[in-house]
Amino acid sequence: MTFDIDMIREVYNRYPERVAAAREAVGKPLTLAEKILYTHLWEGNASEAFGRGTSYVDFAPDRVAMQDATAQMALLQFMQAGKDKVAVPSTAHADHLIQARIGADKDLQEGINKNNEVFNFLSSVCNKYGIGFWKPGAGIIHQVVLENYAFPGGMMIGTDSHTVNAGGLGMVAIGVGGADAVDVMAGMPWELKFPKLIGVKLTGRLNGWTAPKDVILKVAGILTVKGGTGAIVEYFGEGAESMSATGKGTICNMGAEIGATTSTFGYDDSMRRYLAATGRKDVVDAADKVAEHLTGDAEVYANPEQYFDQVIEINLDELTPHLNGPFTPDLATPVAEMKKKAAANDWPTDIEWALIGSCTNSSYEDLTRAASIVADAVEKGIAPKAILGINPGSEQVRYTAERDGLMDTFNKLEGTRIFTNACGPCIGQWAREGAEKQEKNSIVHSFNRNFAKRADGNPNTHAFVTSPEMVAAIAISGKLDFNPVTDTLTNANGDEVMLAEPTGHELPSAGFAVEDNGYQAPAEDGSGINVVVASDSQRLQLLAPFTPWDGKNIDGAKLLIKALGKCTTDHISMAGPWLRYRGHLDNISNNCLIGAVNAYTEATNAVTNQLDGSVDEVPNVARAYKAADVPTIVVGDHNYGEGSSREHAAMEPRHLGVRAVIVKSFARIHETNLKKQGMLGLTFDNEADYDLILADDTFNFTDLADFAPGKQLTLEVGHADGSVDNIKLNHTYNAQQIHWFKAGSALNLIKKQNNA
Ligand code: MIC
Ligand code: SF4
Repeated sequence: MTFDIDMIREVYNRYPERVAAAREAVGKPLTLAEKILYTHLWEGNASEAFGRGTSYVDFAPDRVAMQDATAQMALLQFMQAGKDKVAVPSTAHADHLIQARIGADKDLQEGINKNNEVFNFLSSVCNKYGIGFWKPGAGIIHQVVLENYAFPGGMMIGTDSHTVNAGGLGMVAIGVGGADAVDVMAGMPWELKFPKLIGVKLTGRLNGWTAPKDVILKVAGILTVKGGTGAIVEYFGEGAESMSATGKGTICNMGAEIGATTSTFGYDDSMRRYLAATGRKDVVDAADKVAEHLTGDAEVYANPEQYFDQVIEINLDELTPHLNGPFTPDLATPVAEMKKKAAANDWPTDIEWALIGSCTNSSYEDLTRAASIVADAVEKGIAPKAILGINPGSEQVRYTAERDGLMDTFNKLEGTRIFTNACGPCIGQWAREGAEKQEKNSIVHSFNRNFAKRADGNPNTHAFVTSPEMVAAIAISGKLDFNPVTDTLTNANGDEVMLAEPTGHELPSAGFAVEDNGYQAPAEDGSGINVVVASDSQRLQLLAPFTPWDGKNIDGAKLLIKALGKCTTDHISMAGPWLRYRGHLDNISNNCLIGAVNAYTEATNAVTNQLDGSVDEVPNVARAYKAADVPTIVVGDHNYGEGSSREHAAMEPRHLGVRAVIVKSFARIHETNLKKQGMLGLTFDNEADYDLILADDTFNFTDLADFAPGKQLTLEVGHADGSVDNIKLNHTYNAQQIHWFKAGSALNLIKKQNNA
């Protein structure tokens, strides 16, 4: 039975009337993104057209998803909101905390032993508040959502940036911080700046070695890591329809890597097939009744330039396989050019590890296509040069793949390791032998992110992102610059052979199967359930409210760190071993900004404490300022806070006494997270002012009392030589968000309203 089918039917029942109202308000044909947004307005039927990239709009998402590493903080906040039950269907998924080391069974057991306290906490909070809980081993949040919850034309939010994966089934699914999830679970509107719209027209058909992954690797190369900021990317055209739903999911998934709010595809037969195969024929029947509303209008797709803010066209017939990296997901290189580029940049070309998995690429189809390469190599007598590691996306995928012999095929390749159905190496949960030696090396994987240190903690690991079939081919060849289209390999008999093109199955011909999917349904009545957090726990800590604004200007602030260049949420609040403390704000604050590069020295985790001139780790210096009651600010470059939705990247500095984060530009989720936690997230009016900021400056805000929407703030920058610069700072706070700042956090405001 489909989860929450009544809710889905209700959404579809509303569709005709709401789309008609939207059509009237907007006054022209509608894109799919607009249809979904306008049918999910908090106010009901649309009464006005919203300004793309300008209007703040209240939405009513249909559901919420959380994963273990962010759910802890989200639910610790929800527990304070004073509600008995979540207002919309919500789920939590235990997937981030399990380390890949030996192989699935042992790793899973070890993961459960090590994280018992946290899993028990999540299980009991979910049980109490009516939230579905997917136990460790059940799978990666976004695959489980695609298999069970996503539905065409729906809207959801999730406390993970790759929530956008559900666009593969035609949703508008958006990654948010935990505080946003609390709004929706508490039955309040969820606010988002109405996105801009980017149209991607796909012509032709994928062929040969080219995979859906290459579409997004190509788009990332075109748009870069910030080119999608504030926009929904809508894919359409014959090429879109020719791809599987999970392939579409891959494309939408990595939309997070270009900063896009989300990505989506119109309802089509691939979605019908996938829904039916995953036991949701009832969703197909309901969706078919409103099918015309679950895709963009024909006029839009015929003349996209008139309706989208930007249009990109990609001819799949001509698209070739890509590898993106190292260190950033938008550095796109066609496989055919890798030999030249790797040599020119001195990227190591020997590969020891090749990894398939992550929420991006761990579907049944992905596994079959990779397995076809492995089967071919085994048949041709080619011994693998690298180790292949695989994390299936869900227990359903794993069980079915095992039944269909795919795991046997992988295991025929010497050294292959099948890890747990979990994030694993993708989030640094990988006990890679020898990583501590920090040797320069390359790895390839089918994940989405490849920031420095992400997978194995080694800053010298050059990680390249590619399709599962290319990962398999590179594992076999052991070479980053192997081009399966032109290059031969030597087999055991000394013959030069070529790998055959990948083939696969979109869906299992015998249907999906699973014995225990790992789902725990919540109690009907959770009122008697007690959630316990031990006061001496190292993993969990009940939250104390942040202090409200005292109504005064911030005076005499010091610079905690001026970050140079790329500063992602991995730099601000590293994952890997630190995932351990995701439910304990004080403990996790010890990783605050330890990966950010100090602009004055180019060192990481070493800044000067202006109170005594000593140089120390960032969190220690922050704690010293806090103890001395000296407020601090953080300064950053472009796209600050790129990457994850983790609100820890906002809560930690807040907890350590940082009052303002001033940067050239922000990534969307991080900017909202700062606002929600009562921080000032500001941008330089004149980017060059970044250069004015010196390590020993003193900062005074002079007009905070006038903090108002659309009005600049002034920062007085006092230099040690006595000179002063007054600089202008921009912000995007609306009236409501300014209330969050004044209340100390959005949660403080919710609590106040609930107690009123
Ligand atoms: C990631 O891929 O970086 C994560 C871990 O899934 C994050 C969430 C987190 O930090 O917990 C994300 O993408 O939002
Ligand atoms: Fe997990 Fe990696 Fe996906 Fe994040 S990107 S949800 S860590 S698999």
